[in-house]
Amino acid sequence: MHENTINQITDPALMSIAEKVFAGARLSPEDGLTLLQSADIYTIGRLANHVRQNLHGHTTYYNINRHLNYSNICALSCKFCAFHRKRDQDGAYEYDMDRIRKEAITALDAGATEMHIVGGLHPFLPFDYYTEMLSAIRETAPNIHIKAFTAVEIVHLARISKRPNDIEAVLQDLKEAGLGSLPGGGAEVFDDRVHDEAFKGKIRSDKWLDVHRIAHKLGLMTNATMLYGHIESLEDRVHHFTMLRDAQDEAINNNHAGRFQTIIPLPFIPDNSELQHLPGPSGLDNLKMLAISRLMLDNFPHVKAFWIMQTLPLAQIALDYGVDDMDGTVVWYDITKTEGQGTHQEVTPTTLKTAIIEAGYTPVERDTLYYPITRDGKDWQRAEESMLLS
Ligand code: V47
Repeated sequence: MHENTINQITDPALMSIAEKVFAGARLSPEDGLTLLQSADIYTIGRLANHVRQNLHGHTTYYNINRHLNYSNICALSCKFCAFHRKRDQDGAYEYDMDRIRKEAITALDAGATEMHIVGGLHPFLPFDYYTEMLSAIRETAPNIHIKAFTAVEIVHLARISKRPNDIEAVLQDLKEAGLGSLPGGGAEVFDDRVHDEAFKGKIRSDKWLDVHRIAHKLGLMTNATMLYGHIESLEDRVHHFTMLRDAQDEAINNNHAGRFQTIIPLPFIPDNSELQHLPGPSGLDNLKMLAISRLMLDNFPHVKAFWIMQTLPLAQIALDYGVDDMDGTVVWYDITKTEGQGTHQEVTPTTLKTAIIEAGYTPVERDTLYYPITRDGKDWQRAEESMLLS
């Protein structure tokens, strides 16, 4: 297989990278740039697939989840974002605790294992709103894992709870109220030029990484994203990979119970944003970014194709390009919608499973921490626990 791949390389610049991948050696930032500049998508895919097969064989993970965007009211107005509203603007909303409880009941009735919760940086809600939201979900649906709040929201919560320099205490409070892990959002691109142009006011890379470092120290698993295909350069993308890889090395070397689990490359969706004159990345860009994420982030266990942004057909193909996770059923999603699409963006578990099987892979339902699930309708448990009981 290695020989086949090497013989079919059309871009000679990829030769030494292929040798490193087959030897299990770490790729350098220069290798990352070479991969991003190469048009040899088949070789990049085969190399990423080699790593994916070593780690996960034919397994492809998915989950039954609910995304919950509790409010779109945001103090910031990032250019790439079509979600944010000011409080008095048309379409602005915030959920009260009754609505949050209702969402938890609906998630429970659907057999969901995870609620993924993010929102705008609301200028007026108090810190208690967030702890009450977590407690309300935990009381209503004790088994559901709560993956909530991007690092940007955590910094905002530290400010509104008047502890801007004590992220650790804030995360502890949230953990006690029910927080199970942090999603990967808000990382955008780790570069100050891009930051100041497209998302000024948001935290910079050092702060984003700090929040994740502290979460890892407290034993919380986290994810990471990269929002690409807008005004960033290929060098910026490489820098982003390197910073994430270094931060994961740090968590591993310090033996922290928390780590990064998954990288989720997010293709920029221009519709309705201030950057809608930009074309956004192509399908080939998306496949390349997923594959290169697999190759560069050798210490991240999982690569996710978020089908909402990648589309389900491309996510299927991406399984041959390094991806081992499809996210889940989602149901409601308000952050990105292409023209004509509403917030109801759902696939059924059967559709997800069928898509995975059709692509030649074995679907495995997982919980948020990647434990396989056994299920009887809406009742579920970790497979290892069901083995202990039998
Ligand atoms: O933080 C905002 C991004 C993120 C746009 O952790 C946009 O498992 C594309 O982080 N085009 C939220 N992206 C989504 C996210 C995520 C999704 C799925 C799984 C996980 C996980 C995390 O979406 C935001 C921002 O980076 N975003 N606007 C846009 N126009």
